[in-house]
Amino acid sequence: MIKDKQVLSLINKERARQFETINLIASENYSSIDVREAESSFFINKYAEGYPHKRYYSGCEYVDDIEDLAIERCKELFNVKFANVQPHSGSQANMAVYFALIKPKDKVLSLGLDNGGHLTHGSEVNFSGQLFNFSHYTVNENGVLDYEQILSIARRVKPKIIVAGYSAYPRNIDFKKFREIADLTGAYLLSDISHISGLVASKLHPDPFKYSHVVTSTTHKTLRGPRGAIIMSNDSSIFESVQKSVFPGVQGGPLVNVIASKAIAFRESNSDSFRKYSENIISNARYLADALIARGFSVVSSGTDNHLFVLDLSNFNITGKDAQNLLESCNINVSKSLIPNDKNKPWIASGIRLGTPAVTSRGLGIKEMEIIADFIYSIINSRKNINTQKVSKEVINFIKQFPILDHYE
Ligand code: DSN
Repeated sequence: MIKDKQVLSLINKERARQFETINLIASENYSSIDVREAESSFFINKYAEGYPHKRYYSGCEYVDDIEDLAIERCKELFNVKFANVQPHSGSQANMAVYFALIKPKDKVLSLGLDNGGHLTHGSEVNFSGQLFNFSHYTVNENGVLDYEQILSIARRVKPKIIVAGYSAYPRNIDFKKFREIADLTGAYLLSDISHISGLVASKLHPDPFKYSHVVTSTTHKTLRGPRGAIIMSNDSSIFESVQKSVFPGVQGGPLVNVIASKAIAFRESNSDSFRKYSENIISNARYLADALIARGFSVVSSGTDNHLFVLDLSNFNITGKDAQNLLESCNINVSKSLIPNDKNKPWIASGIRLGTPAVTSRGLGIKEMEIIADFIYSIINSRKNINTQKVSKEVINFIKQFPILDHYE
């Protein structure tokens, strides 16, 4: 038990907040107690710069074993030849890949933040956009990727890397087409599967590994592991550059305690029950999107193939920021999100992104998606007269029926 009362009190408040909130943040999840406990194990004390069996520190025999185990489990889960389990975050994984494959000022082609891409896919306020010369493809008027457009921009720009994989894209990604475009234009294909890696591991999303030169992912979203990231490839020489780029290029000592948690998560997600969980994430997302459409909301791309979707709030005359704050005041967490061709800036935005990984971990199913759709509709629609305290209580009574589990069977 933690003795620092101030810190303990905040930890307990956060625990209660999580229990009492409907969490529709597409990038969050509830990891198992094993994943959490490994993070607070004695591995937390150990420095281990380098890689297994080639360290700059002594005392690394068990660190080597745990990193070897995590690498083997990661390779088996994704059926890939090489894996680096050291990146502290998705941003550092992407940074390591850029530094491995290209030089500052080189050209990269990606989907922009405003269309569903990530900060590290070339945003001007991020290292990626400041160091490299990014061009962006866009989604079309239906909110879906247009591969003809991507090919035509790639032919014109001649990027060294094309980035596929997004933070707010609800449709399957055709990695085969991306690779054809990369081959036709002489680019590397980097697939950032941070959001969808749990679905990829469950074979519920087309496989990126066959077609990508290199794949990055976080480990805490649909994969339900600890916060952190991985880099994978089937190409030995690309992987060798990636290894050097992660350490000593971008990071120092790996977080060995997090690597131990990753090893646990890779095993947990390599199971029939995890595959069933992933199926439920997708059916819940589809059902919730349809239920909101039936209540008059507009959904970008009219639905979803994966764990998330974006509501375009224009016809409800409320911004993404105001909707996020309003829902938060009623114990529902969502993320404000830009919609294609948004007239608002990212801080305001005209949409909200909703995802089902966390609520599905709590055992909610399609019946409960109907109830959540009712909550969202009535909160947004009757916002002028709403009693947020009363609605909060209703939300808490509803969500507390579904405990946050310590183990997943
Ligand atoms: N911030 C994450 C998300 O919410 O999608 C991506 O890093």
